[in-house]
Parts: sequence; structure tokens; C-alpha cells
Amino acid sequence: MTTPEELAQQAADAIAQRTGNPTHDVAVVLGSGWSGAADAFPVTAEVPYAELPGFSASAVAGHSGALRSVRVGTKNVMFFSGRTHFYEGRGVAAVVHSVRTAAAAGCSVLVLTNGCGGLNPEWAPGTPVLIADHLNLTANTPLVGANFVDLTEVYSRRLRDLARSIDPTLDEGVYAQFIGPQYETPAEVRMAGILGADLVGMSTVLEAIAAKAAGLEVLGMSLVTNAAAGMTGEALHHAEVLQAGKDAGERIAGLLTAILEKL
Ligand code: 8IG
Repeated sequence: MTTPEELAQQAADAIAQRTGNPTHDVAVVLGSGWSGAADAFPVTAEVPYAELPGFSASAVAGHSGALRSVRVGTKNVMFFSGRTHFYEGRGVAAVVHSVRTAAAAGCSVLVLTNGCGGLNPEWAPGTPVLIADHLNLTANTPLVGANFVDLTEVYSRRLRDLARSIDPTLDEGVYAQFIGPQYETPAEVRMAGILGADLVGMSTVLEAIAAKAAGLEVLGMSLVTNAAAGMTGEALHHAEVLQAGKDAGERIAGLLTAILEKL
């Protein structure tokens, strides 16, 4: 049996071979709305997920499904454009395979981005928010066995401060991961708010747990693409979510680019 770590090592070896970079320094997972950031840097190589051990092409509109290696200053940065979501039913190991691959490739910093719903009425669609902490509402974990990982500071204070040194207006909040794929009911959004959530989404938390277990320093950034269900009385549509991402694309790409240059 191949363990998840062995499969990640195979993917990392394939990435080293295909990109010509024996190691990478930083990994970025691009969620809904964030893809523009990968275009700002000279591309070393692009590898379709289909050609990497353990990866599968994503089925969600707005997610492209390839790994891109770029050079940022003196650092090699790998961009995962598209992610496996828990709701795809491929299991939690598949969800965190990118994260383990990044660790196996030598990365020490992981940037997790997503599009999500916002509970704070001051966050208009298109507002980027730093993730300060999370609620794991998936009733799942990527960890198996007696692996008592400390989650006191999942989302690095150093990296949040670095982000705010670039954009002092950045707010931060608690991100709650629901399984999806359906959006929440208004009652579920109220529940999440009572539990302490400011952001609701369908990714990031399981990945962040795997990242901490692998020793990675994590920066989490959400793009609020919509008010969470029930906040405005409007219904949620995936097309509008994608449009909000497109409209905010330039600002958040610039933000992410500036962060990567400062790492
Ligand atoms: I984009 O409102 C996006 N993803 N769970 N709720 C959840 N996921 C999301 C939402 C949302 N918007």
C-alpha cells in the first residue's frame, strides 16, 4: 500500500523533474477568484494535474487544474490552480494531497486562498479577509492515528502581519469549513456566527490542518464573494460568485503578488 506521504513524495519528484527545480520554497493554492496572481510572474513550467501522481482534474467551473512553477525573486513558487474539494467524495487524503506534495517538494510556507461567504455586513463582495483561525465543521480530519498536532496558531501571525504591512486595511476573521456542496441555510449561517465564524466556505480548514501537521507555516486568505445565505435576503448563485471573483481579481492578485515578493 502506498501511504499518502509516499504518494506526495512521488508527486514532488515528478514536479522536480518536470520543472527542473529540485526544490520549491513556497506553495500557493488558488481558490475561486484568486487565479490572476499566478500570471504576474515568469513561468518556469506548467504541469496538468492529470500528469502528476495522486492529482485529478477538477470538475468545478472556474478552477483550471494544473500546477504552475514560477520564479518570484530568488524563490521557486508552486501554484496549485484548482483544488480537490471534500464534496467531490474522493476522501480527505485527496483533499490535502496538494499540501503534502508542497511539503515533500521542500516548501516551508503555504498560502491557502479561497472564495467564501461573509457574515460581516461591512464586507462587500470582493473584499479580501485574512483568516485568523478556523472552525472545522466537516466532522473529519486528514490526520490518522495518535497525531496530536498543536493548532494554537494555524494561521501564522507573522504572515498576517506581513500581509497587513502591504495592505493595512485588511480585516481578519474566523473561517468555518462546511462540507458543501450546497450553500448554507440562513439558520446554518446564524449557527456558524454564534459559534464564532465570520466566513463560511467549503475548503481550506482540512488543508490547513494537514499543513500544520507537515510543519508548514500557513497564510490563509479569503475573498468574500457573497454575503452568506440569509444576510441580505438575496439568493446565492455560483455565476455571481465567479463574477465577484473576476471583479476583485486585480486587487487581490496585486495583494498576493506583493506578499509573495516580501516572503
Ligand atoms: I465562493 O456562501 C463561496 N463558497 N459554504 N458558503 C460556502 N461556501 C462558499 C460560499 C458560501 N461562497
